[in-house]
Amino acid sequence: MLIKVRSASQASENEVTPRGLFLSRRSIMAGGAAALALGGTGVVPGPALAAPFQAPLTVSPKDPKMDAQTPMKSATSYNNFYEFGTDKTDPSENAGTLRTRPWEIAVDGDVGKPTTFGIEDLLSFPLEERVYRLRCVEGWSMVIPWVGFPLAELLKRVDPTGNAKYVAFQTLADRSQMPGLKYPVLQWPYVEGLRMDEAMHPLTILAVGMYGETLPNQNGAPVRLVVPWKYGFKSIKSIVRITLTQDQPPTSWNRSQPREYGFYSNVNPEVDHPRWSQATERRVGEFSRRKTLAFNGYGEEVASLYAGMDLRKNY
Ligand SMILES: Nc1nc2c(c(=O)[nH]1)N[C@H]1C(S)=C(S)[C@@H](COP(=O)(O)O)O[C@H]1N2
Ligand SMILES: [Mo]
Repeated sequence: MLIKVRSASQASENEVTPRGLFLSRRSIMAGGAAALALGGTGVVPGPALAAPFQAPLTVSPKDPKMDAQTPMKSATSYNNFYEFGTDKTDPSENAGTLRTRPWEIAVDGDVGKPTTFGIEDLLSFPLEERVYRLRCVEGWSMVIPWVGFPLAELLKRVDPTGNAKYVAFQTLADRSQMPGLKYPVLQWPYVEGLRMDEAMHPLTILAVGMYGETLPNQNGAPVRLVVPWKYGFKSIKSIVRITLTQDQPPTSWNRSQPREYGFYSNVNPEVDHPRWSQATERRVGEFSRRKTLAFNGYGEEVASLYAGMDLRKNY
């Protein structure tokens, strides 16, 4: 696939929204939405969804037909976010109770400089737009223009030590904000993990927006992981902690169904899920199925990370 990611230093100054301008526009809009939404319910809403980013478009899809973007309406109303319920429409209906300000991610573990990043710190990283396929292990997929920055940029700031071999991620788990936590469908909090080289790979991003706007709550606001060559469940939402570790960390779906979900979970049309084939997928909003690509189509960039590994065993 054609991928041309310009680094932030290459982006000319007027392409990147100055942080101050962005923040003030967002808080103005959030204030307006709050005034409207507070009408009687007493629920404090998250920030407005319609806060535009002006990140430069840095990735061009290779095949415009294959990679037509999923309509934003579909990508924000057909979701997996079990903290808000297990039906596809539950997250868009229930995630309004998630409070995304203030928000912090604690980064700790095998690092020289453990650091807590506030959401404003995260928004001050140079943001890029990345159009990625997202392939759910259930057999559906979407093409989403994310707004975010490489996870590697965050990790570099905390000085990983030589012991750091893996990166563990954790989602918020607050019953007062997340109605799905009362159901033991998974062990809460939702946790995920990557090997250090996967985490440092330039395709791996922390997303803070999509479709040029602030990330909607149902899509993992205010900050989520996106790892495009792995099944969607690796892309953990609403992250509050990132811990660098020496040992492979537990992951939610592996812990819940070890026979069905492994640690790596690379998209692999040749390895069937025990209960269904992974050879094809249906784009949300389309009717016919298309072939699933090895590594979700990102093999050129990432296959070398797995040289010498048996990917049938390490599923
Ligand atoms: N915390 C958390 N993260 C999560 C999930 C979840 O239930 N909880 N679901 C995962 C799954 S199975 C998929 S397919 C993607 C879906 O992302 P989307 O709803 O933005 O398309 O989020 C992943 N991240
Ligand atoms: Mo998924």
